[in-house]
Amino acid sequence: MTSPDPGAAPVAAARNTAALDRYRMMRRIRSFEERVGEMFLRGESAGSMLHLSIGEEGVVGVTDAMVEGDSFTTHHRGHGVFLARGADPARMLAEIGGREIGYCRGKGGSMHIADRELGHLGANAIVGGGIPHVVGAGLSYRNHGTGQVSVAFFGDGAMQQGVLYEAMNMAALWRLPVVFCCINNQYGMGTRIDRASASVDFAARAGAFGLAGASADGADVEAVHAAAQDIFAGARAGRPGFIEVSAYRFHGHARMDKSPYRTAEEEAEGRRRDPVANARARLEAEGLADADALDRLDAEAAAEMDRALDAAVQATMPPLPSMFEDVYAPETPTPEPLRRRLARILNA
Ligand SMILES: Cc1ncc(C[n+]2csc(CCOP(=O)(O)OP(=O)(O)O)c2C)c(N)n1
Ligand SMILES: [Mg+2]
Repeated sequence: MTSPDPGAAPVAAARNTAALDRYRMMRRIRSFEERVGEMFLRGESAGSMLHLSIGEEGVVGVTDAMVEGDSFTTHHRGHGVFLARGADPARMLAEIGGREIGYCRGKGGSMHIADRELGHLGANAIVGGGIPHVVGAGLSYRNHGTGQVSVAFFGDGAMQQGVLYEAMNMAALWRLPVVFCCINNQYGMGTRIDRASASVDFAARAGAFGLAGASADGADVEAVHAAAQDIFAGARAGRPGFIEVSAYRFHGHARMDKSPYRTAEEEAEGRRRDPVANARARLEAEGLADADALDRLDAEAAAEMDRALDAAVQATMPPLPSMFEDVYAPETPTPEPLRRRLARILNA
């Protein structure tokens, strides 16, 4: 008989706690995005271009492989990633609502949120736009030997953008601590991925550039996390990597899109691949949490996001004269035509 490994029990306990924490984070993201939808319906959001990440919560397996000090950029569907990296939901909702207490004083909104303290180098509405930034960050980390990793989160639409391949080549050539994470939700607006790309083996494509490549089922957060751990271990040691997280976008591209290009059957099938429901079922099946405890956890997440939405809705808008503050670099003079138009508005 082999004697039990004395280290095995604490390791298993830590893994179980982490799995529960990942579930909690996914549930918080789901609840947060539901409040974003509500905010839009109540007319409290700044604009209608709100891209919900419901169905993509499995990306928590990737964000959980990051550590404090790591940085990242996101695409236009980045709320979930930022929350998972420690964002305050009230300040995020305030930003989405154009309020002054928001992360960018209400001037960035859903698609241009950033926060250097939490390593968020910026969300970007240009498909592929946030990708090269992580190469710059990675070069700095490598040169200064900081041990940090920079991660670009983007959609499958960016797999068809040339900027990705320039960035991948440079990261591989210079052995930068960088990870490229493609959240493949099968669609770029109304175009299904197989109508946009002849080959959908994205990990193989990354391999051709000399990156470590992995593809994980985003409906299974633990599988995503296991794959991400390997990719991040390599990146921290100077071997940049790529990870695809497959998912299904539960709702339309943005709040106004009712997805007429998808059949009801396809949507029903896609929503069955629910990363949050799957994680919950697994925690129960493995005896790590019972239904009552999980119900309580779900209710806590919902209550937290209700409070965040109340705080955001009650917060004030930035004053009009601050319109150009934090928009241009401090030494840049406000362009004259804009200054004249602003003066007209203020005098009206
Ligand atoms: C360079 C560029 N081309 C086109 C657009 C218009 N556009 C906005 S979102 C989007 C689809 C992006 O799809 P994907 O990258 O898969 O992200 P998802 O919306 O699915 O999360 C497009 C084409 C854009 N913003 N930038
Ligand atoms: Mg997509």
